[in-house]
Amino acid sequence: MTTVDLEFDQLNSTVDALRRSISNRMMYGVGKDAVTAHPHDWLHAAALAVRDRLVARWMKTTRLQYEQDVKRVYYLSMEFLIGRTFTNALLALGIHDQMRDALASLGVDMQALTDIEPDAALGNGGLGRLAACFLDSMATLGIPGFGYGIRYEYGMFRQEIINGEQVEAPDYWLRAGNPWEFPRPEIKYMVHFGGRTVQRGEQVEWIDTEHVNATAYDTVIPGYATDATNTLRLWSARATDELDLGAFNRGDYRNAVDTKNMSENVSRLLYPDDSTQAGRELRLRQEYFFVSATMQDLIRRYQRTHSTFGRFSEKVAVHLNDTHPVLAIPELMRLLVDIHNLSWDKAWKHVTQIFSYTNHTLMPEALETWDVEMLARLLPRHLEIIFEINAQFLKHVSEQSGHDAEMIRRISLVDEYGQRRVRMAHLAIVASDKVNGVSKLHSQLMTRDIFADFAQLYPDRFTNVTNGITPRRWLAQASPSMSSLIDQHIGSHWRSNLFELEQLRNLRTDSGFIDAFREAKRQSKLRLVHRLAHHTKLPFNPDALFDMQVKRIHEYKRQLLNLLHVIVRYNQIRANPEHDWVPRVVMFAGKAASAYRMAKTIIKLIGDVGQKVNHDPLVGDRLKVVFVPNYGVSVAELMIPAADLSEQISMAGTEASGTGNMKLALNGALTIGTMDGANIEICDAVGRENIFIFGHSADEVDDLRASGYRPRQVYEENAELRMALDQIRTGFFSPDDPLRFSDIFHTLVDWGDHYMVLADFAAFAKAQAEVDARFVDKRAWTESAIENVAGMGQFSSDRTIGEYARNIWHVSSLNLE
Ligand code: 26Q
Repeated sequence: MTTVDLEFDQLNSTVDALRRSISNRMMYGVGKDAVTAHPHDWLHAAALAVRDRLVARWMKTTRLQYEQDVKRVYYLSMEFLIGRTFTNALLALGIHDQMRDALASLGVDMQALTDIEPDAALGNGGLGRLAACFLDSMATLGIPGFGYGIRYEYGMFRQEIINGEQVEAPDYWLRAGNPWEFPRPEIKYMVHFGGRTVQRGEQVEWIDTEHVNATAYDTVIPGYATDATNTLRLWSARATDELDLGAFNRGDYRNAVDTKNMSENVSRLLYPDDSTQAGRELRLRQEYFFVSATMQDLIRRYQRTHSTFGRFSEKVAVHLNDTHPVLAIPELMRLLVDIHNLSWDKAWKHVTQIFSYTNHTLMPEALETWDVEMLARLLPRHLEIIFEINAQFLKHVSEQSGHDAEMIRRISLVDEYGQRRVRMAHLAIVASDKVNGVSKLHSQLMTRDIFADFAQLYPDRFTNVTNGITPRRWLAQASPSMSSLIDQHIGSHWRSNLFELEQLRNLRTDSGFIDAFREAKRQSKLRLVHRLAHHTKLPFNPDALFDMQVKRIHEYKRQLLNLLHVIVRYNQIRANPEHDWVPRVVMFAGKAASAYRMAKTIIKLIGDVGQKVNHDPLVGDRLKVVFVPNYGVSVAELMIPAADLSEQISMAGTEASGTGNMKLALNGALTIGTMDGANIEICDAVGRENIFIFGHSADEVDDLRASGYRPRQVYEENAELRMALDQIRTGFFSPDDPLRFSDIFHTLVDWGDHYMVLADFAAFAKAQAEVDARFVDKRAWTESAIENVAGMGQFSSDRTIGEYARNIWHVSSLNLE
């Protein structure tokens, strides 16, 4: 190791300097010249030129973190839904226009480049995108935070719609190389599986294991308008032996590579969220693989500047994004006790001060559990540790609150009903200093229902931190027309302090501003219409009401409620074509889990309804129904700014928070929604008169269920609803296959309508009529839209991260001097 300082160029970001950097990166990084360069080469060269400008800040941040011996936050998540990085990095650095001009001077259109950058889609939906927004906010606030996850080779599948049906295609996002990541092959840890444990004196040894290496890939996470940067470290699996040499020497080349491939499969692909997943062994391997590497890495980082574990829990906070990384708890116990020779009690004390856990769902069937047998086979030492934690926990509870056998059975880390399973949420709660829900309602219901026993035992452990979204991506980047309008009136500081948007309230009656606001929205609608022209051959009226439901396809989110209303509206238009209907384009987008039959049938039904409605000459442009394929971060950035109406219509008590609701309101869409998740807080923030609330509340849902909900009765008593349901049942939309949707009918009418679609239908239709009435009054509509934008301050993920830092992690910002 040398201690000589490097002599590198200080990079400035004038147009000339950028052009020179791009040219150098093209020559020496990509190895091409302007004649041979393809668009992807230009993107690569430009991305490297941008990345170069982040590195000095990154080094500075790291150096200051060590100098200040700061407490670090480790945000563990199986998912990071980052999307594209190019524009985001340009905006963080404040060099967007310079780069555009530099590329133009090289004869390259920047927009065309940004459009070919693949999304880093290493997540399913809300939970993964939340992690990405949090990284952005941690960096922007200067919180020393590290994202840790898996570098999946295949991210979220690409959704194609063929004959109206979802067809999944693999997302090999690394095909053209990833200019943003720094491979760190020297940073590697061995991760063990299988084998058995033996007692040697006081110590336990885990032996006869198979193993795989985890190697690191680092990505710089720039903060907005600050020198602070953070790191996202993703692990990739490497076989510990390059090839199975035994097989290789026997000339059995096939088996020699198979062994290697098998062990490297662990970081191959992202599992789609099936909600009711039968635990798959490869998924368990993934979860353990990533937390083991992460815990080894954070211990090593701590030990670089500390000679004992005395201050470990003062310097480290580990956050669990749902239970997916919960094996970090027994893994850290194992490392501290078996490898670093701490006593059990000392180790446990650290662990319980270090960990915190966010729950993202109330639905019991979505809570993770793992079969004890599988754990015993794959992670025998961890199972012993979990049993020991459980024994001590249950003993403690019995001593404290008397021996209530039924309660003990309910809270045990092991579910003993039927096949024994470890309840990962219980493990997370027992070991965590803080447990939070993601909206006020969700946090209340969490302590009232699914974790009631724990909330009684540890009332101070439970708290709420309502989700947020980063305004950098979801307004500044997604909507150039709206952001520049806002900049003209209140300056640009809202990007760092979203509460500044409150100043827009004063402008809500300014007709000049109202017109300009409407024009900004119209620009985004035209942009979307233009892009959709490639996919659908339909004409869209940009002055129609753009009504959007964009999110994963799931019964609890009730795309069917929306669609039933579309059908009823269609029938009304046909029955009364002379009426002055408010033109609407109803858009759906979202992926269905590959194994979720009903969700896939819902996509097909949306397509079939669209076929009928869109080609009915009696309807014209008064109603259009579109399914936009392949919803993801980039499609969201295109769609959300174009929305007039945001559909947030889950059955109350099922959507933990929602974050799409925040993105749409921030972009000036009005919400039609139930009193669920963060909708309740959005309603408070924008004012009851600027949102369309309908339907049963969570308490009313409980009451209705308790008193005996009879969906068939609703069906029989509501003629318009009955007609729509009968059309679904009898093949009106699917004459080629009349029975295609009969299960949808029966689910709603005969099989209990679990998510109470029919119970909320009438109220939903009434709220939709109010939407129409408001939209006709352009001025009133736009005033409400402005109130929505103005009220979004509290939904910045900067506010969210501030609360985590203060109340949960107890960390402060780095001093940047
Ligand atoms: C579990 C086991 C095996 C395979 C996959 C999974 C899995 C993966 C992803 C289970 C759940 C998820 C994702 C859940 C999710 O996105 N939840 C959403 O989190 C958002 C952020 O807090 C909330 O706003 C949404 O309300 C919530 O649905």
